[in-house]
Amino acid sequence: EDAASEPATKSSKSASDRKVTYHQYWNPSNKEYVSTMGSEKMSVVFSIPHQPSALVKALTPFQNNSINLTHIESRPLAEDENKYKFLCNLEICNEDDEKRLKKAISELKEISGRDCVKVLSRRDIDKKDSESEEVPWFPIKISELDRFASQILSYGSELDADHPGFTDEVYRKRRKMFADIAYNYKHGEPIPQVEYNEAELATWRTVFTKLSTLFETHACKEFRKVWPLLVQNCNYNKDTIPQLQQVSQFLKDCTGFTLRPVAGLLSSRDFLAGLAFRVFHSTQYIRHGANPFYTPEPDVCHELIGHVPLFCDPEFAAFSQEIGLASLGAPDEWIEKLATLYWFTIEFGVCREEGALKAYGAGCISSIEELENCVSDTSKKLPFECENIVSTKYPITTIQPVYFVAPSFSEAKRKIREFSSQIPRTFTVHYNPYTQSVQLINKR
Ligand code: HBI
Ligand code: NLE
Ligand code: FE
Repeated sequence: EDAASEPATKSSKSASDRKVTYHQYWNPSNKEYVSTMGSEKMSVVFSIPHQPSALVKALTPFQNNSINLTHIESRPLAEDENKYKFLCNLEICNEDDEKRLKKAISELKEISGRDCVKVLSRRDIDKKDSESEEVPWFPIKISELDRFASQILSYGSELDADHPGFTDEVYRKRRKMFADIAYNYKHGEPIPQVEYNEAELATWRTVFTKLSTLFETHACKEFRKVWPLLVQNCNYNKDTIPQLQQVSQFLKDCTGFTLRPVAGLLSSRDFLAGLAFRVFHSTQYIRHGANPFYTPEPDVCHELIGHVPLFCDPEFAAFSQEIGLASLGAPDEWIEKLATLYWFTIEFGVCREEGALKAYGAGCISSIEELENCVSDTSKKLPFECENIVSTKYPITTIQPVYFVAPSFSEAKRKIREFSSQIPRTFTVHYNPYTQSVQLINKR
C-alpha cells in the first residue's frame, strides 16, 4: 500500500506523490507511519434474522480475522420484527488490526447483506481501498515540517541564467552555504548564525535606509507599531542584518510565530502548511547587489523587513494561520486558490486607513519600487472579494498590475474563513497550541 512507502525524497516534487490517508503521520525516527489516534474505539452495527445461530454466524468473520470485541448488545429491530440488531464495540490499535477489520467487515456484509452492516468510525474503514478518499499527506505536528526541507522545488544555489548573481562566483558560493544550512536544519534547533560579508551588508544598508524613510507614510499602522520594537530588540538598523534566530525568538514572544530556514522555494502546499503551525519558512541569503530595489525572489530583506513585522501582530498572525489551516489536506485546486489568497494578502496586500491606502503585504513593504507603486493612485485596486481574488492571475517576477484592498485583518480573516468552508474535506482541523499539533475532527 502507498501509505507504507517511504516519504518522497529530494527528487519528487509533487505533493500527490505522497498521498496517505489522513489519520496517519510519518514518524522519522522509526521510519514508519503511525496512527495519530492511538487505539481507536469503533462500533459495528448489523442486523440479522431473529433465529437460532444467526449471531454465531455473523460473528465468525470476527473470529476468522482475530478481531477482539470489547462490548456487545442487542435489541429488536423496530422496522422488522423478524430481525435483531447487534452492536459490537472493538478497538483498533494499528494498521494490521485495521486491515483485518476491513476483511472481517466485508465477510460480514457477505453474510448479512451490504445494507445490514454499518461501521461507526472516524475512518473509511468499511469502504474498499479504491473507494476511500485519499487525502494528500500533511503534517500533523510541528516537527513534521522537517519533511519539507528535502522537497524544495529548486535548490537555493541553482540560479537561472537571467539572475543577476548568475555569473558572480562569490555570490553563488554564498547561496550554496545558505541552502546547506536550511537543508540540514531540524525543528527545535537554534537557527545557525551567519556572518554577512561586506557586499551583503552594503546591499542591506541600501535597502534598509531607503525603505525606512517610506514606512511612516506608506506602511499600515500595525507595521508602524512594531517597527520600533524590532529596532530596539532585534538589531534592526542599517548596519546589521539581523540574525534569524534572534528575530524568531522575538516573534515567538509576540504571537508564537517562529522562523525556520528554507533552502529554496517550497511548493505552495508545503509553504502554506507551515503557516498552520505558525511557522514561517524564511530565506537567509540576501538579494544580489545589482538591483537592491526589486528582486523577484524572497531574500532576507523581504523576510525580515517585509514579513516579520506583520507576523508580530496578533490579528495578522491569526489571519495567516487561518490560511495555513485551511490548506491542510485540501485538494490541489484549493491549494491554488489559497496560494492566490496568500499572494494578494500576506504578500501583496494593501489596506485602507482613514481613507488612505497603506501597504501591509511583505512584497510591497520590502521593495522600494513596489511600495511606491502599490499606494499610488495610478495602480489598479479592487475590493476584497475571495471569489474574485482566486480567479486572478498574477505575475511573480514583476511589479503587480492589481491589488485587492482589505477592509481590516479581522474582516479579511472572516471572509477567508467563510470562503474556505467550501473546501471539500471530510474533517475540520483544530490547532492545539500546547502540543503544536493539529487535531482532526470528523465532519460526519
Ligand atoms: N517558498 N521558500 C518559499 N518562500 C515563499 O515565500 C514561498 C514559497 N513557496 C510558495 C509561496 N511562497 C507562495 O507564493 C504561495 O505559493 C503560497
Ligand atoms: N519583490 C520583493 C522585493 O524586492 O523585496 C520580493 C518579493 C518576493 C515574493
Ligand atoms: Fe514573501
